[in-house]
Amino acid sequence: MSSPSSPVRDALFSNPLDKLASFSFDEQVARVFPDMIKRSVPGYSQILGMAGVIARRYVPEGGRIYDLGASLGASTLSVAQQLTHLEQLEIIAVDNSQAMTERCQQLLTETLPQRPVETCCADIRTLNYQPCDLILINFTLQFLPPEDRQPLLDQLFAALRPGGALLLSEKVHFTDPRQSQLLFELHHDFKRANGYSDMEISQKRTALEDVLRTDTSEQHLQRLKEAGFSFSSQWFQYLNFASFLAIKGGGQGDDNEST
Ligand code: GEK
Repeated sequence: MSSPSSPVRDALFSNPLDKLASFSFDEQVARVFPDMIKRSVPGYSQILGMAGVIARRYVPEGGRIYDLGASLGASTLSVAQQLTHLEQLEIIAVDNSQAMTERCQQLLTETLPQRPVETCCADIRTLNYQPCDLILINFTLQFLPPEDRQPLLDQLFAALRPGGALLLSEKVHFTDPRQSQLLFELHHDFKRANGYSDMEISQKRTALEDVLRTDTSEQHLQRLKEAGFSFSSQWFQYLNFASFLAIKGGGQGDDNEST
């Protein structure tokens, strides 16, 4: 097996496949994942970079952080690198794919020997959440059945300490069909520019069809509000990918403003 940190090019959909199975986060995907996500998700590296910056603002000494749908721990890594000044810190990286969790553990041990991270192979809908200061849920909610999204956000809100933050990133669609179509097409152009062929793009789209279901930004903001967040804001958009920051009121300097 290659080292989890050596880059492997994603060519999973480069040959015509007779029968397209639904996309799953198995060993094959875990092996090429860093290359796949970098070439497929516009703004991925900017969001990861900001995850670390956001963590510096919301995580105190002795704080606890969850990274939900952690895959290979890229968000965890960004956060840990920004919090080296904190001696006591608990980071829990959760994913329900065994292939991802095993690789994640190996990778984090290799790259972050000084900061142990707990990796946990579990479904984020059934985890027993402990009080925490920051929750990262980057490109994961979109894989849950839509009816499970609000109950999960309610749970996450309950687990956050007052003043804690939730960073949610997602692929989105738009209420205006022309905007949806244009940004959808530009996203395909983005993938083509990153070396994916039309066949790869179309086969992956088919494999993801029933697995990844998007919401609009308005739906996300409404859910965050319903969960109880006193403030939430879409701080980032790159084509049809967006990121939201939601704060649980009651922390220092909180003015209970809502958007
Ligand atoms: C990153 N956040 O690199 N419970 C736990 N994990 C789940 C569940 C679930 N119910 N459903 C899906 N996953 C990462 C990228 S990838 C995004 C996240 C993408 C996991 C799934 O196994 C996969 O590893 C991850 O969510 C989504 O910052 O591939 O587009």
